[in-house]
Order: sequence, then structure tokens, then C-alpha cells
Amino acid sequence: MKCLLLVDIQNGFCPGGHLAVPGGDAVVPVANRLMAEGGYDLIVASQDWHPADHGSFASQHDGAAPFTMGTLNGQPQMLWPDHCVEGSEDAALRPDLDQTRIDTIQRKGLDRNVDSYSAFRDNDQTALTGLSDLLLARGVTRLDVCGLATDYCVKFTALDARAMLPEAQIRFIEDASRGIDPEGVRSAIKEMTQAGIAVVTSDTALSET
Ligand code: VGL
Ligand code: ZN
Repeated sequence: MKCLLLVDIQNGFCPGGHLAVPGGDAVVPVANRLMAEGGYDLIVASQDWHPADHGSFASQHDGAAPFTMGTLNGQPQMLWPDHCVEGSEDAALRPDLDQTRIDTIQRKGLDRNVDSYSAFRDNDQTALTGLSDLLLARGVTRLDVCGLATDYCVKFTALDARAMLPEAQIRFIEDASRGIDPEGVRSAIKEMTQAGIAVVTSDTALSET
């Protein structure tokens, strides 16, 4: 039972978005090809979905600049530009992503007091989104993870998948993903590899369906 998990392929993380990832829009055609040709039994898309006063936004911290460290609920927190506010154009999935093939959308980041990079649980690792229950119930044997951004939401999603789905093979599809910071991408790939996640290209993923 094979599942594709598309992480945060939203306007906000593509050029023109409020937290644009360099080349973020380039993942869309690769994701579309994976969906069309990958033979997946289940396709899930995660969606960063924040209230307008989310505590990860620099705008909620007096005098703080985006891309600096602050705290949220006593924990270190990267402060971001306002992004992916619930119901906004910025939060919408990219219009060129073939949404007709998506079975389930998993929203995350709804609680203003904690960020949620992972599609599986909040950053403080308490509240679950419910996605692990879905994937366990469906008996997923292989999960392919890709999207935006490699060094944040994709990495934490893939690492949680590795931890929460012990029976499944987890693969990170590199050319269907883009990151915020090149150094962060390098260390994310190293962390994922060390955790036992396979790093593959979409060509390889499609040839090993
Ligand atoms: C993300 C920072 C803040 C992501 C989401 O999707 O990688 N990064 N919110
Ligand atoms: Zn966010």
C-alpha cells in the first residue's frame, strides 16, 4: 500500500508568496507527474493553515524581525513573516497542482500557541494531527514525502513518518522538494539519511513503483 505525501505545496511557499522558497514552484510539475504515474493508493497533501495571530509570526512579537529566533510558549521559535493565514490566497494549494488526484488534505499549524512543521504533530510533540492514525489504519508499506520546504516541514514530516510508521519504507523525493536555506537543506538530507529515510529522485521513485 503506497502513499504519496505532498508537503505544503502552497502559494505562500512559492515565488510571490509570503514565505517564498527559492524555486518552490518547480516542484509542481514533478509532483503532478508523481501523482499521475506513481501508482499510489493514497495521495495526501498537507496545508500550513495559521490563524492571523499565529505565534510563529514575527508580527506577533514586539519589534521582532522575520527570520530571527524568538520564543513561543517558552520554546525557541524561528519567527516567520505572516504566511498561509487560514482562508487566504497565500494558504491555498498551488493552482497548477493537480488537486483532482489528492485524496486527503491534512491541515496543520492551527493552534496559535505552537508551530507545526510536521504534518503528523505539533513541534512540542504533543498534539497529533491524526495523519499517523490514517496511514497506520490503511497499512501503508511505503511513504514518499516531498514538497516545501525541505529544511523545515518536509524534514520534520519525513522524520516523524520514520518514527511513527515502523513498518513502512520512507523515501524523500529530492527533485520534488525545495528548501529555504542551502545549508539547512544539506543538513536536512543528512539527518533524514541517518534516520533511515531513502533519498531518491522522482525518476528512481517512478522506476521502482
Ligand atoms: C514551513 C516555515 C513555517 C514549511 C511552514 O512549510 O516548511 N516553514 N511554516
Ligand atoms: Zn507556517
